[in-house]
Amino acid sequence: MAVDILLGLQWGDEGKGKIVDFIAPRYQVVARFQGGPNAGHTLEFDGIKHVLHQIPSGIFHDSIINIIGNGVVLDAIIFKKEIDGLRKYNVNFNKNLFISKKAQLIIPTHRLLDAASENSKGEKKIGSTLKGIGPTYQDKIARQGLRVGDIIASDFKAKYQKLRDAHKTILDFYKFDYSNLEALENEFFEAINHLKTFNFVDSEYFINQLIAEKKTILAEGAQGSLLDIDFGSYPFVTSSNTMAAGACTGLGIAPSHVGEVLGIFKAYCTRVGGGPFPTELDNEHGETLRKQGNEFGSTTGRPRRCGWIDLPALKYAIMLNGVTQLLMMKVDVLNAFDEIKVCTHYKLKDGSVVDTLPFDIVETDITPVYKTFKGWNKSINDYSNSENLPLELNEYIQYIESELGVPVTLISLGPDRKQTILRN
Ligand code: 2SA
Ligand code: MG
Repeated sequence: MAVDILLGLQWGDEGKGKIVDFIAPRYQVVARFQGGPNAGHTLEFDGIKHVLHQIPSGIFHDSIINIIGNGVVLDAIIFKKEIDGLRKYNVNFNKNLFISKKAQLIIPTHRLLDAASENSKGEKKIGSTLKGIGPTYQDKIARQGLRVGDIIASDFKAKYQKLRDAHKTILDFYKFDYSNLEALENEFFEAINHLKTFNFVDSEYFINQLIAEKKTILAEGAQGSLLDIDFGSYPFVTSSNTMAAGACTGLGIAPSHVGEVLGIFKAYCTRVGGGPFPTELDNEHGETLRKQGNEFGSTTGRPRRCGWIDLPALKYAIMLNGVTQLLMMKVDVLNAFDEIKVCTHYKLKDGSVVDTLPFDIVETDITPVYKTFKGWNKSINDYSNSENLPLELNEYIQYIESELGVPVTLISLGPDRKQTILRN
């Protein structure tokens, strides 16, 4: 099958950037299908650390074609900065990067609207990354968005002004100050001119041609399944379909072309932004996870909320995505613990014990039911094969694997490409 999909199974930040980079040599094409500059995919190799936001994680491999798909919302200003940051790696963008004409454009007022909307929410903030993601997808669905392919049309400016003026009336309603808009617009149009120098494609034809040529393709998800607009912890979600089905609509590929679905998750759990998080640890254990795991947002720098692994939530994500292989990340972060807990079920207020997610996960009172494991309590960062891993770690992995019913084919013991072990 031509297209494999890599997805985060939790609330994002599972380590997708590292894995795409690690498995990229198996693929000839890497494509992003949703999200935009809200993503932060961190890659580390040869002592270098690099964070990608909109550009696919195959960009560091000279032989890989990278596609920004139609399902993506693209910020031209951030794109320019990303490109500038990549100059030192001598990437041949002309040969290796293609952008869908149908990707939606984030314009400056989308960002302002994102901030205005968040400001109006008081205590109930989504914790948006303030990159304008929600408002841009809103305009897409409202059939009034601007697309990358529009920027070369002679009436682009007029179309832009029409949308901007519509946004201004909403900003006025919110009483939101937009006195900096002119400066933002100057930067925007400069970035649009820069964007014009890249390859635009009818990406649905482009990718299907690559499928016909039997190229191996990896669809690179952003955020995580529990942030999916339909199935995540609504309304504390992002505005796109982050799950496997999103790869089909976000790239224009038929479901019959999908092969492996690689589900990536951390050996514990994190969340950034607002919303429910049943296994959150608001204590020194949570603090240890944050410190050991360096759990700070790679786009916004915000401290991430940390907690134990949540099997009901993972089972849900696996069901929705049809995951065929599991990749367990940041296992080394648990080195410091004498005891490690796994949430196996949720206990609800009425006394029932379930392993499914309640409809209103925001309002429902959930008490996690835990199974406790003995920690391995030593550094495992330099282990290089699965044979000599500590017994306690093997037990932990095997338990999770058997509960989830999908094999764990890879574990990651640190940020570097080298700190990765294949299983089976
Ligand atoms: P948005 O900006 O509209 O998509 O925000 C809506 C919710 O989705 C969450 N979200 C994320 N959660 C984890 N990681 C994300 N990417 C960055 C990273 C985040 C960062 O890789 O670290 O740097 O803070 C991401 N993007 C969106 C967000 O927190 C809201 O809860
Ligand atoms: Mg991230």
